Amino acid sequence: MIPTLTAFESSPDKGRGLARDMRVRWALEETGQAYHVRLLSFAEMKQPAHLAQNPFGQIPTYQEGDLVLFESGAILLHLAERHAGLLPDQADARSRAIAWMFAALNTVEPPIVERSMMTLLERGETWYTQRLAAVDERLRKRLGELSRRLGDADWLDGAFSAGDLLMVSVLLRSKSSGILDEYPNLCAYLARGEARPAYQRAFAAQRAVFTGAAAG
Ligand code: GTB
Repeated sequence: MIPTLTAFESSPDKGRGLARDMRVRWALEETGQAYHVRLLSFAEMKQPAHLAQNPFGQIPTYQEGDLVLFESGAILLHLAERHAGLLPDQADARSRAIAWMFAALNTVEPPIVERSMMTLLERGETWYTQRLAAVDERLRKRLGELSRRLGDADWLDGAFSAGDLLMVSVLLRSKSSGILDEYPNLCAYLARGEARPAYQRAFAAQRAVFTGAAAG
């Protein structure tokens, strides 16, 4: 059964791979799974047919036979548990990799998204500069902590895992802030993730949607 993923028909990031379908595409590529993509307009995302799949009217969703999932983290965990390549076999190492998945989504992604939404929506506000400084400090704190833990390791806990896949995916969205450049080991970590053949295939597939080169 080939699963179907939903993605933006017209991504606001113009094919830079920052929307959350990219992390699912990457996981599917890492685990060697074929997949279909159903592209949705913003209007279609709010229609009953899609709301039945995702109550928040967002992408990505994932359908595999009768199973419908929303939330990119849940989709990643589903794929990582059912296919080899994204979670270690050893039980404790597996739990630690899952902890990194949660850390990426619950601890590192929030200040990155907060900054990104702020620069998008609040630029004209009188308090923008002052608030941005506070938001930047929160982001620096998190990135500093992550950078210290990663040290000179290639990946967060031994071999590449779904924890790294999600962490790299969330860090990518902070690239444009310039703040990530203050942490050379995180930049190298990101580059290692982006260099993976599975990442490259996923990136090319989502970019093809933007350039109009997508097949089918
Ligand atoms: N917690 C959910 C998950 O992890 O799946 C969040 C899903 C989510 O935020 N989806 C976004 C969405 O559908 C797309 S990815 N938004 C439409 C809506 O809520 O109505 C977020 C995103 C969008 C655009 C960029 N960008 O242009 O850089 C980056 C990330």
